[in-house]
Amino acid sequence: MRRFWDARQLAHAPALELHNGGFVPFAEAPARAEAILAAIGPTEPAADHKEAPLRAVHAEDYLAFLWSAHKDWRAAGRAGDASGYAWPVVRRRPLALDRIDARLGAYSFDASSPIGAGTWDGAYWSAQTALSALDAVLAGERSAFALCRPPGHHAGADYLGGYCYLNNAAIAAEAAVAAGKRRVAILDIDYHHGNGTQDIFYARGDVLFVSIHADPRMDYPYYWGHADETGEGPGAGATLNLPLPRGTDLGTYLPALDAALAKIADFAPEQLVVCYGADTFADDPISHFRLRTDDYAEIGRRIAALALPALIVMEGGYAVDALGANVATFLSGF
Ligand code: Q9C
Ligand code: ZN
Repeated sequence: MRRFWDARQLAHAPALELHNGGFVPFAEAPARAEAILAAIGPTEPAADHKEAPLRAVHAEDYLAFLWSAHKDWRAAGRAGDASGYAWPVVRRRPLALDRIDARLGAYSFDASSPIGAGTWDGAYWSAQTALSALDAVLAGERSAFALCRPPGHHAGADYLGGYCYLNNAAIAAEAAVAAGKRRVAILDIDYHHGNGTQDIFYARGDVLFVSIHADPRMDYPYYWGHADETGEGPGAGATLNLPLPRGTDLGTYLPALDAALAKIADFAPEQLVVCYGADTFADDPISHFRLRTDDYAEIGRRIAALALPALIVMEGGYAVDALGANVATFLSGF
């Protein structure tokens, strides 16, 4: 399987995040990518597709904000990484405020996604890596892996959150549609619900979103990912959420995976995008499932049995010591 990665993604390296009421080292660290690279062998760099495919998913004003947020933060006299601390509850009024703190709040939904000097570049090249791996599949590869970090699935059309700034999988899915794929299925198997991806395609009938994740009544992102969220308008029925309890092991996981795969097969997509998160691993420091390294081989095999052209996009996974083996095992099973 061809594997894509771009060293410019390392530019994104915030120092700290707010976690359980205190500041701790940022979990979505460049060391994650280094660990995966050491396990999967040589990679190909990203080709620059420029901003048009980003604009096909993200709002112009959001991209402008993300591009300048850290500069604006410094211009306001601040040190360190930019982070919001005030949020507009349910977007009561669409105010066009200039203050950097107000804009950080308006374009984010949590305080665990700081913006550093290299965040735009890192996120930009992460998205380009997804697009480059998609190119390989569009050119006839059965599958390709995009080592994206920062990850993307929590980022919506006009908001960041959950370590995510640009939605790599959504950008690639939209690019696949633009390339002529009439139906695209996204299977998200990160521990956390992919709220950004769900939002982006919620009213779309041509992009199916299926996610297996920790029950949002217990785990982040809380406000999305419940089983009764099934899509709207032309997208009614094209969202499927399969929340699972904390403590889920392979025996509990596989029936949900089979249900997800049945839904996808029924949709008859022309392209599959797999959002792979290794934070379902038993020893993940911020998550609560009990999958083991070997389990990812079986999960990869079952997804591959769909026999669809597949782009695999990296999402979360924070047990850095086991991350390389978890990713390599998933890819080899696939
Ligand atoms: N105290 C991904 O796996 N932080 N994002 C939660 C809990 C957000 C995870 C903080 C976790 C986001 C791509
Ligand atoms: Zn996650």
